[in-house]
Amino acid sequence: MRVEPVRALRGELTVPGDKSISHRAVLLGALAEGRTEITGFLPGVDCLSTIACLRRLGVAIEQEGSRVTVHGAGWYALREPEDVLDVGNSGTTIRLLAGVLATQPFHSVLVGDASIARRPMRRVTAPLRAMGAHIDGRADGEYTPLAIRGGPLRAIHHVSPVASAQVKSALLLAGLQADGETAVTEPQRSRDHTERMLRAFGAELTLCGTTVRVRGGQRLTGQRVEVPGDISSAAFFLVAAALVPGSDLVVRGVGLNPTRTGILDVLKAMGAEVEVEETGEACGEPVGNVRVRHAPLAATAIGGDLIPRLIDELPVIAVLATQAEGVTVIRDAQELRVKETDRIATVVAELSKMGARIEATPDGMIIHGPTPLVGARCDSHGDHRIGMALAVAGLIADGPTEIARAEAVAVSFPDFFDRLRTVAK
Ligand code: SPQ
Repeated sequence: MRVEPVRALRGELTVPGDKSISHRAVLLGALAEGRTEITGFLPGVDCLSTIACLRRLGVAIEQEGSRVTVHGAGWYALREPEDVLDVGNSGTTIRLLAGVLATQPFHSVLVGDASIARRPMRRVTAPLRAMGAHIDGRADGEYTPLAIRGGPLRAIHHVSPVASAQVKSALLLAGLQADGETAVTEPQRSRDHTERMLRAFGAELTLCGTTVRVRGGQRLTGQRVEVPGDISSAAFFLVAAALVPGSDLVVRGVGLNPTRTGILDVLKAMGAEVEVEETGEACGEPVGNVRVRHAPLAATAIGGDLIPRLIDELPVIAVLATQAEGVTVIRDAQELRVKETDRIATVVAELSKMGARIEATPDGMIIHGPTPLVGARCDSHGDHRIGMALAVAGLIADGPTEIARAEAVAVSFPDFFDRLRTVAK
């Protein structure tokens, strides 16, 4: 993909449905009793992997673009799959499904692509084993393929060393069928879409500080789910508008869950003009419009509790920081090293090719700005968020930027480049 510099980004747009919420909507729909009707579903490759795995487990699902109907027949209507369950590139699919399969009295095998094969799984397999599930995988349950034989589980209180919504969600799902009350404590709060959606499907959960508790033996009932736009997808446009002089852009209908809006805090802290209008709620999730206008940018410090609220936005925040006056320091973000790629290494390598003054640290990045960027031959490394972050960098570079393996954007944002063309002036 070739990206040329633009004069400004102006107008309005919507972005596809939230990836995290789309996964959870089909998954809970599959486990619930009755029909679940989903609108605004993200037909990205990752969420289609979740649908494919659920179909293999015997769930009837109709999908046409962003409309999905799931015919849930209850938690124990899943049946032993005849072949392996392939999660493709999706960490959310494998970790949440591991939690569900731990409750099922049959054998299943989870596999994924080369990136999934490198991502850590013991963070879910160890506590699920402690609950009584039989799980094996390479390096003692750390890597795929994961072979799972589930069954009756006992509740545990798991204190997670990482703030991870995938770990928390896997254990809450398993806990829904365990004997007793399962509790998960995190060092900081991670995104809470699972908790919000479980409540919408009729389950009871309690939250105290960073501990969530769920009682076993609860049933879910099919619902109507309206998925809001994905703020992580909107982030590429919001950052682009903040970067390109003369820009004035509105993203409509985007999810504003406070566990996801760290990007808005960073844009404001760096000096961009940001207006947020909350317009309503869908399935327990706040929704609204966000307007961003370009303004001179200043460096900021990013770390601590803010990190889980913007973890997936850090690649594009690094691009933003290249144009901010001063030194931006990102720390406490070591989780970036175990995403689709090592996002600290890939961001530093690719932005350096464009002339950025950026260095890697064990848990983040240090970025000096403002530094003019130059068009270069870059590579997404097969990571959707790296591909889109590089496209945003290309909008402000001198000369064209070529992005190899740009098709990776389809994991979370299939028509990213088309939508970019509609607002680029
Ligand atoms: O699903 P996957 O591959 O893990 O996707 C990513 C992404 O950039 O889209 C991370 F690589 O998002 C995760 C996110 O980082 C999605 C997610 C969720 O839906 O629960 C939670 C976060 O991961 P984690 O490891 O902190 O739980």
